[in-house]
Amino acid sequence: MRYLKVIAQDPSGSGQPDSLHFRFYEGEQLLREATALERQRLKALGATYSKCAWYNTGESEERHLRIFSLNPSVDGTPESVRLHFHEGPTIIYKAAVHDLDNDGAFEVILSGDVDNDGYANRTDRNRVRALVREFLTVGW
Ligand SMILES: [Ca+2]
Ligand SMILES: [Ca+2]
Repeated sequence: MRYLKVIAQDPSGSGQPDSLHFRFYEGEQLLREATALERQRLKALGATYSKCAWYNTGESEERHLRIFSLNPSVDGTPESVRLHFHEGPTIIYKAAVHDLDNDGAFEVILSGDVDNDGYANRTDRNRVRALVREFLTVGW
């Protein structure tokens, strides 16, 4: 399974993540880091992810997001995009969107409290929608 791994770090201990890594994986194997052009395209995703408060203090890489699309009909538009928020190998929480009629728009957004503010609400669903939209701009 191919996925994009996003890692946010707060090496300065400022309480805000200020270092982001974008890496493409196949299973447990690192394929490559995002190129400069991809980093540019992923800038908005990084900003949205930083609001999810799922980052590492120092330079740890334990906490991260794995995001991937599923397109069983192989028609160019994904049927689902899934987001797994990890602590090391363990999935701590998840979100997903589904395109039920395969028209390229996601009717179903499944999301809990992705930004860890204690409330599962429309803001979380908007963050999931934004993360998915921004992820799909790199065409992975
Ligand atoms: Ca649809
Ligand atoms: Ca929330």
